[in-house]
Amino acid sequence: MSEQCELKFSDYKSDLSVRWCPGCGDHAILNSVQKAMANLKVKPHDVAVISGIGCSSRFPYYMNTYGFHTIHGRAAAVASGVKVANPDLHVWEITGDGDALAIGGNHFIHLIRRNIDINVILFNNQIYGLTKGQYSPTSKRGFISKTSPFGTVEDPFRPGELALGARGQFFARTVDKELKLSVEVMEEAAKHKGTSIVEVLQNCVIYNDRTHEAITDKKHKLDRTIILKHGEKMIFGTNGDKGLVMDGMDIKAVTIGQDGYTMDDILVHDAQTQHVSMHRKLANMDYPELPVALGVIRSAEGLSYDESVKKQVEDVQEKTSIHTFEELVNSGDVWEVK
Ligand SMILES: Cc1ncc(C[n+]2csc(CCOP(=O)(O)OP(=O)(O)O)c2C)c(N)n1
Ligand code: SF4
Repeated sequence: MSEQCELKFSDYKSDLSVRWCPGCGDHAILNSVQKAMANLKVKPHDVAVISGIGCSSRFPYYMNTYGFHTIHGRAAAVASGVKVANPDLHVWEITGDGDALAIGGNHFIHLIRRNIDINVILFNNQIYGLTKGQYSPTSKRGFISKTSPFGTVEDPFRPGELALGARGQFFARTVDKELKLSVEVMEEAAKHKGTSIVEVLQNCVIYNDRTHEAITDKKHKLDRTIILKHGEKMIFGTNGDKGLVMDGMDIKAVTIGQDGYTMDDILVHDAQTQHVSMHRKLANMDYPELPVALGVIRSAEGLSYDESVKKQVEDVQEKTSIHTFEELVNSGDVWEVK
């Protein structure tokens, strides 16, 4: 990490006026990222925020850091280059579900497979917001939109499943309006060495309002979501009396004190294990069968591409007899044309 100093939340804000619709979940996500950066005390000039195209991708304009609003679907490719060429820079990628998982799907999975040390914030509003309401790869089957007037006839990607299937070492999920949880998750993502994917369930008030409401509204969120914490029992519910247990190969939700289940039966979350099968089950949990998992689901160590490239370059430079351009062009097969 770079040299540390006292920094405030406002030090990360640019002086441009924020152009998202009033009530859009993007405002809260911006605040969470700025708060997390202030807590991490990373200097604004040591940060680069790279985005694709979409409402969410306007994000770099609002940050007082380096930034690049690139082209649709290519944020991961540009961010990869930025990080590998500048290993000491803290690189954040901002992307929407269309940007990352439709046009940018290929870059998304290869960024994760390579494990480049980039913090990806995936704004999942299950719609194309900027282009006014077409369905996206995360829209639910049957979703009616301008491009699916009779309902979609395809199943959506689950970003967690995709990230873990691409050998992801860090996956977390949060909700735009849950500021405290979002800040914690962003900080964990930033500290993790390698690609960190943070899926934020984001509300688009204009084209897909309340899409996450069944699990995020105040009345139901405690019963329909579970906040996972490494080393702690998987407990949830308004009264804190529900928990997760294994039932054969599957996860099951139970009430502690009923059907013979005690606190001892409740699973303990191990976010750091290399074994991915439990993380995949947790990432795939969905309401109404099971609570939707929030917090850090997986945070496992692994070799990062950028560190490996840096080391390889240093090793080669130490051993090579080629030190100048002249020596390079005269190395190998050289012919003199007379
Ligand atoms: C090559 C290319 N194809 C299509 C578009 C049009 N386009 C711009 S943003 C976008 C989708 C945005 O949706 P998402 O990534 O989910 O972001 P949101 O606006 O919802 O934040 C599309 C299809 C484009 N700009 N460039
Ligand atoms: S269209 Fe939707 S996603 Fe875009 S700024 Fe407005 S509310 Fe946010």
